[in-house]
Amino acid sequence: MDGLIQRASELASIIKDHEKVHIVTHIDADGITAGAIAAKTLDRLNKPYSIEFIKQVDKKTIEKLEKNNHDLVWFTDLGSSIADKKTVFSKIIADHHVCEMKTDYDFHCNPHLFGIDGSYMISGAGVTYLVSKEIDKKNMDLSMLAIVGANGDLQQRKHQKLVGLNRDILKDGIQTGVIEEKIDIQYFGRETRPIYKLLQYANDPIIPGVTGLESNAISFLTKLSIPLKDGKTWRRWIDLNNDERSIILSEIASLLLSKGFGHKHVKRLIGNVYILSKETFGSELHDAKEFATLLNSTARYGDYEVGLQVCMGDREKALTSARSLLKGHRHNLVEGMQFAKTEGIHIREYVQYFHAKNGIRDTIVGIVTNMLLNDAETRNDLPLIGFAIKNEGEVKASARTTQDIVEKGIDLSEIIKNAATTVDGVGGGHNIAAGATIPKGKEEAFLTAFENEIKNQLFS
Ligand SMILES: [Mn+2]
Repeated sequence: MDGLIQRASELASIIKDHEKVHIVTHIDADGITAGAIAAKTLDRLNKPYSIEFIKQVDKKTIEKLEKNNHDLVWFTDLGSSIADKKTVFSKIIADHHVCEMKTDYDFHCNPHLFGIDGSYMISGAGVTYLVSKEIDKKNMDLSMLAIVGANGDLQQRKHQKLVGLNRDILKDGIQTGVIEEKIDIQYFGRETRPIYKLLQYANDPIIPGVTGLESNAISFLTKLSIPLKDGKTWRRWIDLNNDERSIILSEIASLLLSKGFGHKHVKRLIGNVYILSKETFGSELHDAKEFATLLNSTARYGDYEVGLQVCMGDREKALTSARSLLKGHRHNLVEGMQFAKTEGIHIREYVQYFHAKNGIRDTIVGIVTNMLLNDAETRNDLPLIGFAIKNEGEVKASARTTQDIVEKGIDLSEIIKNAATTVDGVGGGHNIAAGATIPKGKEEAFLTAFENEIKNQLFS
């Protein structure tokens, strides 16, 4: 850990030595918060800067950066893949993605170089924050953005709380009064969703007989005599009193146990949540997870600038646009679900799938696939793949599975990587959620390869 901090301070002095900085960051919640931390830091140093958002560092990106004659390029939440590459511009890299390096460079800050797992111990925004803090301790208030970034990368899911360096960053946030940590329900939407919606969309763990069924979610609450509304407004989780909350939690726990879900599932109900103390109670910005989702919904539609401005402090125009993007995003998810259901799910021996063609954006087909897998009408004993057209020649394949299937020894990231390779595509991800880009027309071959890979994992 000391090595990583030392490295962060090396990056800090490189920044101080340059006149102008160009930030290049990743287009997701972690990348947006990382970019915002970098931008705020430079702002406070009175250094001119520019910023751009990219999906990945490819040849085109590098060519463009080389043409623009940048004084210094600061990569955040990506860049480790080109640490070894000679570039005409000077660069610093604050990344947390897995990397294998033969040479260690003083401009390359990545936890993996110091034996720290960047998949859950620190995010891209977290690494950027370490650099920012080394520049000036006054930047410790930016820790709240690093916590949002970590939540955006789902780093709290592994232990239902932030661990490792994320905890040190959290301590900075608590100390400066920008963050609070609380133990609460882990479902999404504590602050903004009507309670029945929070239950209807519950997916980790699912609530047997409730998840995916709006009317059952409502009757679940009425049977417990929990009022859905306060006057005309829907009550949210944060509006409930402690008794009501524990009644709901114990009812979910006993439902899980009675349906054969083990204690491991019950334990996932409760965990730590992160509150941004300076934001308005009951807003999307007050809960780190909801803040991250708001940012993701700007990025998925190419409006990451809006997300950036929200992180930079705009609570007017940018926040209004972000909210309407989130609303549009929710609408698209509902429509996407309906579309996929109408298209129909095809069942094979080891996998089920749907093909949305142009009906669902490739940037949200993964979420729709996940929602559909948790839908009461969908089988949950097979992984689900959702296909959507990405561009003229390529198709996006998003695969999702359940914790139960993972426990049988299924690792989707391996499966999808190998299956994609057999059809000249690329894939990867996590054991429970993974994705691939494959050439159009190769879907059938991909599905066959996917099933073969599952058989390999199950029977080897
Ligand atoms: Mn990240």
